[in-house]
Amino acid sequence: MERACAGAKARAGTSAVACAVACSRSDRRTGSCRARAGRPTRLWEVGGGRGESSFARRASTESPSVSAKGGREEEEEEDDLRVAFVERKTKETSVFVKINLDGTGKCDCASGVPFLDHMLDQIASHGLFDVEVKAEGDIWIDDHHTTEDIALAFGQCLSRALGTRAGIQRFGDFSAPLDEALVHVVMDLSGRPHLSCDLEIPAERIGTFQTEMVEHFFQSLANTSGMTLHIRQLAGKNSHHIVEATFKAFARALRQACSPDPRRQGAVASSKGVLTQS
Ligand SMILES: [Mn+2]
Repeated sequence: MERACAGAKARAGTSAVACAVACSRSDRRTGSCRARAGRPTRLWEVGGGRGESSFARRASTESPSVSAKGGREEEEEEDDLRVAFVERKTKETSVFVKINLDGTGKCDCASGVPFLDHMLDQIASHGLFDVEVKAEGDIWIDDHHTTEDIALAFGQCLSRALGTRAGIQRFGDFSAPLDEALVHVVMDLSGRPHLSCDLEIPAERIGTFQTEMVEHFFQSLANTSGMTLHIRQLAGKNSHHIVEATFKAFARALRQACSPDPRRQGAVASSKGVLTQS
């Protein structure tokens, strides 16, 4: 059984392994595997290779009118899922991230940084992604390396789960309130890493979490995912509220950007024809 994982080095001195899986029943022999949202994934049983996402084809059959009737490719569609995982090890951290873009909002996160777990839960539950994060980092120093490396792995994982990015909405825009806080997030899954972040977080720390790491988290994620990301705080006084509103808005914007655009019929949403980084 083929197990073709693409190595990647997000940072000098780093070894990272990332796999995305995208297949239909017809190409399961290649070792890639998908399972439909809500069904148990067989990712680990069969491994996977860097998938040319079958989402393009799936997107073309996913318009409500077709899927409601049980489309002609229903059998193959059953096995389609945008899932990827990344393992990343350095002398500072050991990180595992797995994302199912078509999940149900399940979060299984143990980063060693409690507030970050709370924020990853926001991404999962409001993005309706299944997110698994396991990390062992040098948190006896501080939360910096662990937070950064999770973000780098998350971004890489996201990019792999998206495959060619064909058939998706590409853009996402959401403003989330949390009591007095209001944060606006706009993104473009363009393949072009960029972050503009305008947050004024009064507290230096929330729990053990250094609030300056919010921007660093999103910068790292934008770099490895190939995402243009703008974050604007429109209101807010309470640090916890501001950061949580940011992650909620990010989650909803990402959910929107990753979601299928049936009118694209599986085409890449770019006049250039390409949205990936390489
Ligand atoms: Mn850093």
